[in-house]
Amino acid sequence: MRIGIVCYPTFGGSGVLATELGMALADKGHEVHFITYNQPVRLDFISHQLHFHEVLMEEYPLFQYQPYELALSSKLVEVVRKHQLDILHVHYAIPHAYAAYMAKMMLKEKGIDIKVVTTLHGTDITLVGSHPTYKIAVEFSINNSDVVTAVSNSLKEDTKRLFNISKSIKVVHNFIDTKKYDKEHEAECKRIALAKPNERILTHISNFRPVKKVDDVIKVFYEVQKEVPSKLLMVGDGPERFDAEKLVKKLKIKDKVIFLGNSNEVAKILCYSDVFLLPSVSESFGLAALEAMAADTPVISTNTGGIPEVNVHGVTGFLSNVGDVKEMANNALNILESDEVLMKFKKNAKEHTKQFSLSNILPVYEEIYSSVLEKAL
Ligand code: GMT
Repeated sequence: MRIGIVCYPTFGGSGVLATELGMALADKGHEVHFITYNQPVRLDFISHQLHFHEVLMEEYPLFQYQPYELALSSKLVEVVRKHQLDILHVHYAIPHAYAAYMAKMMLKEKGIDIKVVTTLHGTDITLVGSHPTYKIAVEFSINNSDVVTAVSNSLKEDTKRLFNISKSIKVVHNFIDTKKYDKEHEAECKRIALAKPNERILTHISNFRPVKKVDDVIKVFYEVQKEVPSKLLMVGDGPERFDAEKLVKKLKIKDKVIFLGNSNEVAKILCYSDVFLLPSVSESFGLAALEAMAADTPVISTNTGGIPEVNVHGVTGFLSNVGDVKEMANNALNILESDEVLMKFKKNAKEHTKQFSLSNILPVYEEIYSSVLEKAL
């Protein structure tokens, strides 16, 4: 099949997932075209099966806001026609589903019936999409996609609760290429560079948006390091980083917290980790938690949104109410205080990720594409 993928090219989970999906589809022989404003950060090769088309924006002094949807929908029309694409798979409803609908209408005029698959990822529904500023257009674009998928049951229910949805929504969970996290990386895992042999390592990876509660990450760690010698790795960057660094200074734990910034070496970083912290206020799935678990790292998280669909309380980690720093710290200590308990949780975490493996989920997307194309014949 010839598939166009539209996503945010940044470190956010939806962009990461879309990129991993595109690369896996190309590996299976499909022709994949990424159409975005930058090369996606996780797109690490360009082959004859894998293409990148940049959406260029024209600066004009009249515009306070550049009309990105217009540029994107024009580019979609151009790429679909030039490369005879069968499907557009758009990740994150805003504004991608809307731009895809516009492209679909423009192509219809030229006698081309392009199919649009929209994948809802989370904040496009829960935080931004349902805001009155966007709601009407988001609802319209969801209802006018040929197929709609959501990354968790929880997100599907949120979408139905927040919008008037006439379309059926298929749940396709986030996936992981488990091979990337296998033990072969262990030789490269120079843990000693970051922590002493008796220290545990806790990790947080995110885009440091308010929804991630990085202040709670630090507060949980603060409690943990009082009881167990440990280090905290903070991976990523975003609006809350400055305040996070200030809090670390205030709590006098600067020598124990390492801010690494954005990284593409997530698998390598996770190989150092004993516990992953995800205290988010809202999380449709928690791809970062799944990546951690694939790297044998149990997860201390909140119980919000779709997290319980990936992190199993008492098995792969623990779940607490949003903001319950004390309980999250106690749960982390419960795992970290004993080598035996830690090993058990690490094993469980890894084992649990098998159901979210690329080999299980990729055929689901392929089946969605085939069935929507069959219907068109
Ligand atoms: O969580 C983020 O900050 C990034 C965000 C995105 O849309 O790029 O991630 C969302 O999509 C991921 C992939 O489907 C999910 O695993 C994340 O849970 C979801 N984030 C939220 O719902 C906050």
